[in-house]
Amino acid sequence: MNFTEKLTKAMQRNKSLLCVGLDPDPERLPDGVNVLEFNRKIIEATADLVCAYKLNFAFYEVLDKGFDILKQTVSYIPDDIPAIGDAKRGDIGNTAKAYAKSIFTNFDFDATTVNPYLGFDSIEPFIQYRDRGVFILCRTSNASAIDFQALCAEIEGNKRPLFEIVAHKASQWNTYGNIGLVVGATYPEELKTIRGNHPDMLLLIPGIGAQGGDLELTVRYGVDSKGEKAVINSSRQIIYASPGKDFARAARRAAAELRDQINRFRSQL
Ligand code: OMP
Repeated sequence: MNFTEKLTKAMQRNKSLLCVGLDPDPERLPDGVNVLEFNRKIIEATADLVCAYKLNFAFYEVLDKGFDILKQTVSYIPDDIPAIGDAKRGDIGNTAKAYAKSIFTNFDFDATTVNPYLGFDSIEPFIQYRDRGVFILCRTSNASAIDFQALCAEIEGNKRPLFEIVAHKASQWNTYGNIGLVVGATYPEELKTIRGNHPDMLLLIPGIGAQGGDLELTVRYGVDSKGEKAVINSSRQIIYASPGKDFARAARRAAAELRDQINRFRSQL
């Protein structure tokens, strides 16, 4: 089963577009709980409520033996739920090849995030893993995203903002059907434009919860015509729902509430 099939099955089985971000910060963990125990309990408490988990490499690279912890955490995720390695890679061809091999064979992630700044040869080694997913950063959720992503450039005789050109190129590169786009929930108008231009593209949408993205607009503009093809990520809002010993139960409550809210908005479309 390839990444898209595994994701779609998990979405349908758990009736969920919610992706929980496992971005553990040791300073925010309950007393006496280490990162591995924290991740394991969050996964056990939410596995029937999500379509995917996303693990941002930064929160593991910063730890002593962080890559072992990352690997171990991936092994806790049930086989029928995809794990997205949020590594935001982007480098010259042979380095990109090593990054892709590492993420997909060493860590065994089902999908990853990549930065398109270096162009096609930096992304190609990732898309060669046809059964894995590759999410290309398109319109990120941060305030400074406009520094480059909103600049206008000319493509095929038309002037378009760079993020639209990234989306256009990504759809041209998508010969194996394993490319998606990362679009922040904090820019609903841009999300609407991207979904309008690419009705069938899979979108990974972070930025709700702690970053304040509007959930209703995220769902309305993010999903495809069937109310699918959007992976809506929330990290801090879920994993730090309680600072105490009841963190896993609180994470479950927060995840269930968010999943149901997303589904309510889907049913209104
Ligand atoms: P919370 O703000 O805690 O929900 O976390 C958001 C997660 O999504 C973090 O892992 C971010 O690095 C990631 N992210 C964004 O917040 N904005 C983006 O534009 C892209 C990503 C990402 O690629 O996942």
